[in-house]
Amino acid sequence: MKNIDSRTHIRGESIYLDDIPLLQGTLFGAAFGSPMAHGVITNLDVEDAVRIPGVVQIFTYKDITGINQIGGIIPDEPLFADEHVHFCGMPIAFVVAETDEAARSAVKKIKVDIDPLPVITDPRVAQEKGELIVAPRSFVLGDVDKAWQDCAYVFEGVAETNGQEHLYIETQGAYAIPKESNGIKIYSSTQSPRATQQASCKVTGLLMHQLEVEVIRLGGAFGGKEDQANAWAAMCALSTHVLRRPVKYSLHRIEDMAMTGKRHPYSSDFKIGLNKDLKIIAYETIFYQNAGAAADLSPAVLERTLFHCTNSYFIPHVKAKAYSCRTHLPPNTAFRGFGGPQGMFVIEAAIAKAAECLGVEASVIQKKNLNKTGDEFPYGQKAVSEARECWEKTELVYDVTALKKEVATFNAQNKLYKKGLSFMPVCFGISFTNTMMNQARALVHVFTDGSVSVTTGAIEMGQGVNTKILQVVATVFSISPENVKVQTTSTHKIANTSPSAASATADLNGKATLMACNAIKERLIMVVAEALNVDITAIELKDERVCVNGEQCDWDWKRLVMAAFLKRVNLSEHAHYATPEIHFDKLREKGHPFAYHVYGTAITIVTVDCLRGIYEFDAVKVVHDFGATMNPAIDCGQIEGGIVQGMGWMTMEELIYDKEGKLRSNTLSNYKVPDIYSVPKVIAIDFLQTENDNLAIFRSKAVGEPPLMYGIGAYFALRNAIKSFNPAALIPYSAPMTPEKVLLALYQKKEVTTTHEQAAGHMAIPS
Ligand code: LUZ
Ligand code: MOS
Repeated sequence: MKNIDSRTHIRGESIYLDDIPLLQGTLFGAAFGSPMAHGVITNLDVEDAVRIPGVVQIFTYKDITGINQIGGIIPDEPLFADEHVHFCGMPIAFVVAETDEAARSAVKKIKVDIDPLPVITDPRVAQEKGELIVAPRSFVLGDVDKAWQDCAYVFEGVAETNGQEHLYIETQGAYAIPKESNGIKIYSSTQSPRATQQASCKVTGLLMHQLEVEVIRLGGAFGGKEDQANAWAAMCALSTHVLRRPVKYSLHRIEDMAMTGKRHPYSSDFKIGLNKDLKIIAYETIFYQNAGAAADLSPAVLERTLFHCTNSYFIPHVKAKAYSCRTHLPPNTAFRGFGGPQGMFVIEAAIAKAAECLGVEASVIQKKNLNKTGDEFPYGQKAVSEARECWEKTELVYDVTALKKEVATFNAQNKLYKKGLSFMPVCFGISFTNTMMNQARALVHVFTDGSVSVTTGAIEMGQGVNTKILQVVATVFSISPENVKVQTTSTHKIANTSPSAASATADLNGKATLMACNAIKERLIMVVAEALNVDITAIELKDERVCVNGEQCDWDWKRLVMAAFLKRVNLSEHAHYATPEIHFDKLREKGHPFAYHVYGTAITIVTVDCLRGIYEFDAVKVVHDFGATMNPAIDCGQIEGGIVQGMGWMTMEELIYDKEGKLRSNTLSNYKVPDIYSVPKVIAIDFLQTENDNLAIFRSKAVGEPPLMYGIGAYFALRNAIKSFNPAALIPYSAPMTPEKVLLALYQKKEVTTTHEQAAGHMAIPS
């Protein structure tokens, strides 16, 4: 089935926040962000700003009617700076004016004096100074300290991954509307209506039943609106609450890029030990997460880094420690993969280092160490593994022997162009790592004309979740998709939602929808069974007809619904789903946090122009574990998008903050994201179809985040290509591998020593 949004998307008719028709009297907001990363505000001068015609009011922390706090996991994030500023772009004031132009002109007239304080941008420096968001976490399996003795080879190193701008096409924004009796309704571009509602309630002082958040759809999010949609909604809500007029704020791209947090940059140490057979015996790693100035979702992201620190591999002895380090950058946040990719890059770097030192292909070590069903992850859960199936199918369907030969032949015949090939296995856990969040609700109404409406906590952000929810309804009732409408997401219809995140939205909300539909269906079947005087087991709904013992009878769907209504049978249901079986004990750091894992393997092939350092990706070919996909078109779209987004992170997206904590890559002209010319010439996707009884909706496994990590293969493919041009190159395990860095590596003779590697020298893990 096609994505139900494709028609209105293509015709430009889909409604995003900025397309909502404005009510008369709507005011426009704009935030004034701190020009400095760290300091004490000594004076805020808004005199010139208020004189701009049309300016209605300028809000600061002093005007907050509730509390000045929007922190989600930890209450450490004021909505507006009071005396201190902690990052460049930190909101200090919110101008509300009759027009958008007036609001933005006024922002430019605000002056602030700040006494500067020292700025930290490096997580290792923050850790040394004890600037931590939360206490460090450690996952341990076996006994690493003893295991080094049994290793024939031990290698150590440092790996770094930079942050990533979400670059959702629709920027952040909110539109608040006053309702009677002090109520407020907010349209928001948020992944988490409940969190947006809660933050707006805290700031205004309203109760949650007075403030509704409704979401039509998002023009992309990628994690960037899991926690960071709240500030703008709270600003609009506050000014609506005070002024009793509608207030809208839709951020400009440059504001959005400067004020919001991004994927967490990580700097990490690794130590890996192998035996003579190249089995990985021991692995130790320390992660330094650059959290930015407030917690946001960093503690949860940190946790997922630990969960995925061994990727698809079984390693008997593991010690992984993670620090969430407070720096003076905008609070970093959720981003597709949620810390998992950062963890996986480090183990892949460790394996690459071992392979390069031992003179074998990394794929030999990778393949030998893939996990099997029954193997234990460092967090105690046992694998139900498809890792080997994916890998072996990849070798088979893409004829890897021939591919490798092609690469070798090409490299032998070409002096100035070199190809590189890499393997990237992925194993990603599905469920919010915070067990409590794995719950969802659905509200299904069957109308008397036979049409059906469904509302869940799921947010449509382009990933196609509404199409999947619709499929669930249409399948259970066996009715045409045209008879089903997925409604907008609203906190007044479905309360206490978890964010649409963690790849789990279709699973959680789909299961709740399934439960609601099944409950209504049971009642409907009872109605016919009684009327026709047959057993309920004889009745089946099929293609909008009622079947008795497999034979169509003269009842159709509409007659059935009307009969039930006349008998005063409930045609609506509100169902609640909570993932069974999952649990996690944070004291022991052991449990069974994931409903299941998604596996896959990607091969990436790149061609490097060794004169200029530029490169093109020939192909990314994957075998992906879909379970039993319920929508191949949508799932393939997620995989293609995930791969390209992951490759962007690994290759060209270079996020730059200067020493003063100011974002230098602050526009699309100095922050390069993949375009149609930089996507691989071929993306091949092969389905590993399994019928395992997992907890996925209709056994169709979650597909949102896992494919992003195939993109990590891009870094290692580039590395292999560079090595075949310059075997002596000692390339830092540092992404992104921009053309500039590729060029340096192609002609560099000695190891490039970054400041972090020097730092790591005296912080290396003791053996
Ligand atoms: N968000 C969250 C996530 O709050 N918890 C998670 O475990 C998670 N995982 C992936 C993406 N977003
Ligand atoms: Mo996410 S990183 O699933 O919001």
